[in-house]
Amino acid sequence: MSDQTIGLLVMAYGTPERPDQIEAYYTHIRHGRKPSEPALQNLIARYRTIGGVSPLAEITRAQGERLTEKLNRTVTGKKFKLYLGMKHTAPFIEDAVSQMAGDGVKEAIGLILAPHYSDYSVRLYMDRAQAAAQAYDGLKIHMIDDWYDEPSFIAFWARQIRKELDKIGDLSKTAVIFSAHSLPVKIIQNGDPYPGQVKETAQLIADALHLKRFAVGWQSAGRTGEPWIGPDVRELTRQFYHESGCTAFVYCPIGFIADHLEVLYDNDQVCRQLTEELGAAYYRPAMPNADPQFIACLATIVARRAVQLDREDKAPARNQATIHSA
Ligand code: FEC
Repeated sequence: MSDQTIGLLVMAYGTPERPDQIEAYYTHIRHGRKPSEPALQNLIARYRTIGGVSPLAEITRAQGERLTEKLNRTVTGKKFKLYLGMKHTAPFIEDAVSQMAGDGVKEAIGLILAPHYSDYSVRLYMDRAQAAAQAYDGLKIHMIDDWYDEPSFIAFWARQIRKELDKIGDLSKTAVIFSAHSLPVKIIQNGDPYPGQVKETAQLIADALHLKRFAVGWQSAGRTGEPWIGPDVRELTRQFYHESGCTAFVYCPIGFIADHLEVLYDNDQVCRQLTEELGAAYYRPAMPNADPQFIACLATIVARRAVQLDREDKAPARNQATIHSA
């Protein structure tokens, strides 16, 4: 019995792999507009603080590879072939799609390494992949829109946070701050599901841990003239400190799944510094990265989509995906 090959298009934000690539990266994020010299120097300085470049590229590769291995161990009837496509650096999403087409892949599952859907972020990944696929006759990409409430994702974060809470012991003066990347306020006015999905992830984790004092905040807002979603995590920290006398803070950047600039700088530098100024303690659970339990969670999500596709296609039984635990 020969397995049917299916493309696994794993899409992620991307990061410069060397300091001399930071300007091009920043320009890409700004839709082709070069940043001002002070803004560029500010970004280079932030990368320098976390070691010159971000570990994100390596982590994304590890996540993609381990996910593919896990799928190929646990799903029978299909052979997954990995294609990594980045939003802002090479290999770009379009490069990955063109590679798939060149390899003769006819069907693929698209997974974005960000749990919450927004028209302003995740949709852009999807649109670029689908636009690229249109150039190739017969290449179909089936997208996974979001996975913010996946039970094993919730369980993963609950476990990670529990480890931090256990270090603190007495939780009477502890606040847990969940966060995701802020976005311009105008997206909420347009009914974007992103803020609601982030809040739901936080609530599900809080319920699993029976948390008493927690809040959802936003981080890493852009320095543009327009308003971004708040409250910012720093504002929440001050509020918990002044209004509830909190002296321990657990920051949980649930909108991200890897150690990268926004976590290693915006949380581990900026939030930590604030807690130190307040005389409070800083905690931040380890990120999902390529943790086997997180990879298993992603595998469940992809495998479920593969099984769904078979049902939609009513494919012949010999090619149907079956999930085994391993
Ligand atoms: O290199 C690294 O380690 C950091 C990678 C990185 C990730 C990331 C994730 C998200 N962003 C989101 C939204 C925006 C919006 C803007 C924006 C700007 C930046 C800049 C850098 C950057 N982002 Fe990012 N983001 C990462 C890095 N981001 C660098 C440049 C500005 C600065 O920091 O000074 C504003 C520009 C625009 O309008 O497009 C908006 C969202 C996510 C989480 C979802 C995802 O991963 O796609 C949302 C990782």
